[in-house]
Amino acid sequence: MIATLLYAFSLAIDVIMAEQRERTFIMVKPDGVQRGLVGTIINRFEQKGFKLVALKFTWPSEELLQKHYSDLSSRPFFPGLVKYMSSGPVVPMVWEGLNAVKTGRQMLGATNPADSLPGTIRGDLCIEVGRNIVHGSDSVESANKEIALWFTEKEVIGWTPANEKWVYE
Ligand code: IDP
Ligand code: MG
Repeated sequence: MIATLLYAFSLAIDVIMAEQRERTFIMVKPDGVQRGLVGTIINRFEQKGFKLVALKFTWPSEELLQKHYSDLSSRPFFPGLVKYMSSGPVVPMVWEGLNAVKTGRQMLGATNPADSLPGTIRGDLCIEVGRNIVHGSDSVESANKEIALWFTEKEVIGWTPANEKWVYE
């Protein structure tokens, strides 16, 4: 009886831990880098309580960006989007935590900064949809695709922050 209860309890803990390990792909776009907003954007995610598990500074090729934005390839703004995104260095990152994908999107604000609420990153820091400073995955499936596209398995680091027990109950 006690063994069964302990087993059920450990399964419940596993589910909670798995939820806390949701990962999202966030990237400071070239305009965010040029405008000196890398630290500010990292700070938002750090202060929220999400865990940084991967980060790099890189100048991406058009080929990589065509893959990254393959869902949008038929859109009229696609060539301009790839040109903008490959116009300078970017800072791709992976952040981990409970509901990281959905909460990450909420923290970014709407795609068009004109519709992003004050308090969101885009709402506070940019003006036009074609210069919206930061990318965030729109689903767990896209996050997994994007993480695999920008990082090798070894570049994503599992670790336990000292404050974890003060972020999750
Ligand atoms: P998201 O970045 O909020 O997920 P998506 O619809 O996936 O938005 O579009 C990807 C990116 O393409 C946007 O962040 C923005 O930089 C750019 N984009 C989207 N719509 C337009 C547009 O109408 N004109 C110019 N650029 C656009
Ligand atoms: Mg998108």
